[in-house]
Amino acid sequence: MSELVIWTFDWVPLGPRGFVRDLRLRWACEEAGLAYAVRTVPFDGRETNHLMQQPFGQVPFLRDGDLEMFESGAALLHLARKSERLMPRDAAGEAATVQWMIAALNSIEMVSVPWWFLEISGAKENHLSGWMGKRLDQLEAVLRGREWLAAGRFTAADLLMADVLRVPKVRAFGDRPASESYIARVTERPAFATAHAAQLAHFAAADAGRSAS
Ligand SMILES: N[C@@H](CCC(=O)N[C@@H](CS)C(=O)NCC(=O)O)C(=O)O
Repeated sequence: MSELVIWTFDWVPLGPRGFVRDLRLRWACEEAGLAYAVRTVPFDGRETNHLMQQPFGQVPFLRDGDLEMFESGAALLHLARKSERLMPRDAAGEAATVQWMIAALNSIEMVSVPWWFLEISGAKENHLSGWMGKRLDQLEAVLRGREWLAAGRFTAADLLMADVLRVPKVRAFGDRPASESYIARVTERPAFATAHAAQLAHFAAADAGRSAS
């Protein structure tokens, strides 16, 4: 039996399918060849039903034997420590990987998520668009000069950055060819396809259960 358990919701509406953050952990395990199981908490009542595991009522969270952790970035870092395929073992390669993982979360996603919420809120003007455009332009300048963010090869930093950037509205916001080919390069990886298909299949199977009940 697998020691690694990735927790996600039992079901989500169509909109977020393919983007629920358990995908980051599935994808990392697929890249690293780590065996894992997927278990669920109910989507309905999520605000209160699993606060012991995730204090914000969200997913994913990860169990590795006796160890439990929430936050996709922290769980991804934990997985990256298990496999050289996700994070180099030399100090410089590890530092660069961690640095870009935090940048994906704290410099890009911390802008892109609120920007996205304002976009879909129907507000006349999105006051975060200037900030969002600036961050994406700065990243575009980085990606013009390199294929991968850290260590000259694919790492968990690319997995996380590409997952943040591949959100359709983010991807369509402006014309940034280096970023676009980076997202395509990273998400063309077979491990992404496997993880993505597995998440879609997981939620599709849950539809059948819901309509039967
Ligand atoms: N910072 C958290 C964010 C987790 C998050 O936003 N999870 C979403 C699914 S991708 C969720 O559980 N949404 C349900 C909710 O917030 O009620 C992480 O990276 O793990």
